[in-house]
Amino acid sequence: MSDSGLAAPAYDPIPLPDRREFSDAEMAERARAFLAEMRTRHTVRDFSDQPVPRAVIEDCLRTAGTAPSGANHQPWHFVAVADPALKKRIRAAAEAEEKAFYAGKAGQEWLRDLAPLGTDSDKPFLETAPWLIVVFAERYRVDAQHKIGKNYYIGESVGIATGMLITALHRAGLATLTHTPNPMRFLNETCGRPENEKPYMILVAGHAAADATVPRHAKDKKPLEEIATFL
Ligand code: IYR
Repeated sequence: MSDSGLAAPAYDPIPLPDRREFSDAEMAERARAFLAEMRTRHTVRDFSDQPVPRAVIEDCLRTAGTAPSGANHQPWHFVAVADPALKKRIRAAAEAEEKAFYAGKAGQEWLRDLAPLGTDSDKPFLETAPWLIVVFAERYRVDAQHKIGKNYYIGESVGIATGMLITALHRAGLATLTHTPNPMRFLNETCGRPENEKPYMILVAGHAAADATVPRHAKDKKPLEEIATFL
């Protein structure tokens, strides 16, 4: 038993499962192919209301659940919302926050930095898109007996899982938008999540509308020389 009263499983090494060995040429080819695949991902703000099967979302969430995390505590919870009434409530609450944000709460510099993205407080996609995946970060653990345990590197862990979720959704053929209403505490109430979980972001997922556009600015990705150093 640890301080928290949660029992820790014993160390039990097993042979590496799923070992994969590729030649250098195969690796180069796979890396190139995946780069090409990921270069076709664009953050979308215009969604169609075309439904997306729940099974697709479930498998993408299973992929997110394979992410590494501090002490393997998996400090995340995903609430997948398809219910129109709930989406409407989330939209209303998010737009109320965004109105204050764009009316000045954000500050001049932030609003100037957002100008090339063309965003505003109007968030119709929160109702149009078939799925809103609300990502929660588990700040600390509560077990059935209400004992409390620590989590580690929570932001890093949930960020990695969310990145893998975005990648899985893209790979399945879906468009996504990372949406972060500020503040977003209202999501605990709307999604029925406990106090020890903190809303992390909303991932909007669905098909892009036929007339969807993206800001030209978003295509401007830094070249490798700017984002990486080899020593
Ligand atoms: N949450 C707001 C503002 C916003 C902030 C950043 I940083 C962005 O990259 C995009 C938007 C909104 O969703 O409009």
